[in-house]
Amino acid sequence: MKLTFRWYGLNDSIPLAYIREIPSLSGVVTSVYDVKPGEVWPKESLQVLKEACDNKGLKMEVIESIPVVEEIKYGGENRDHYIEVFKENLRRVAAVGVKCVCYNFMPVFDWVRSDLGHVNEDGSTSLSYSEKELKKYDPHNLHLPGWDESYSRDELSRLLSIYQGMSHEELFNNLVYFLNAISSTLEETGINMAIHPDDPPWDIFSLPRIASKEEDFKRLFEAVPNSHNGMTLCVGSLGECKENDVVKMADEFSKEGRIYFAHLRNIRYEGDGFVESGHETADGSLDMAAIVEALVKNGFDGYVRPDHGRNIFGEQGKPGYGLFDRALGCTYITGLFEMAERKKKEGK
Ligand code: DNO
Repeated sequence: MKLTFRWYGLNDSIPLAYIREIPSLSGVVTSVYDVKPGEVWPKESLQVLKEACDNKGLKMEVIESIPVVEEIKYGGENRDHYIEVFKENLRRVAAVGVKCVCYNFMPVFDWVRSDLGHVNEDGSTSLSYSEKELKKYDPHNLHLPGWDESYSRDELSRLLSIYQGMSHEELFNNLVYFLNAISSTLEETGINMAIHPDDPPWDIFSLPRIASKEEDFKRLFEAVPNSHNGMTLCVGSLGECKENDVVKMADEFSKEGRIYFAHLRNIRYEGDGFVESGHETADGSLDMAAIVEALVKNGFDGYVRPDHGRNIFGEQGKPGYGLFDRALGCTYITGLFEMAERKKKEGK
């Protein structure tokens, strides 16, 4: 596996100089943040990011994300134009050495939490989710830090009304349309597309979500067999739904060679939802060691990154994206892989 760390570009409060001090790190996961979703990325912006990474000896092989604009998701009349823009962006990122692009197909909202500052017993804070609390939120007025896109209140209302009544089937067909349309560009550039699971993996605010369960991914890989069509195994997102057997999914989809990227974080079921715990198995509800063993058993050699960390050691980081807990996550992940790989080599 190749260990990576999410970096929000030159405006990230965490400098690359710190990131490179994390042991065993091969590179960063980043994106272009200075243009609006749906626009062609300036080559200069990519070059600046690439040079900053090169200077620190970090690879820039994963983009998270090239945003898929709503018009593509709801199948609007300009979707072919936006697909052409997306294809051009694929070519441009490939030209600076990118090999994997993480994206999502969640209508309107990316990941959603009801609390960004849940206080844990040990004094650290986490992101958390309660179904009851979420119901109190007004979807017409929602924005979370860390999303690639954000909308004004009017824009949100417009989008919510467009999606009203849209079936899962229609949304799925729009995803298949999009992936088929970019297929030849994936062949040409060699880029692997890694869809991020819905977070949480169920419908929210009556919006359909289609990348939530094991069957959803199976269906997607059958509908678009192109080997560049794969997934981001975000174990935290998938695991938020108790019915998802994440170890099984890690095993099954790595065996099929569909996992290009893995986000490894743990969650703890609590109340009517979950809290994002430390990465370690003992701190949460998911068996992180078994997930890594399943990946290693099947020869997984893709990209991995720690995910949302808690805020610890007094850090006031971007929710989920502080330095300290994610750095702890990195060393934990490295340890799990080291053990699993050693056991595999020794035939245990
Ligand atoms: C949350 C992230 C997501 C992810 C997008 C991919 O922290 O994992 O925002 O980047 O869903 O497009």
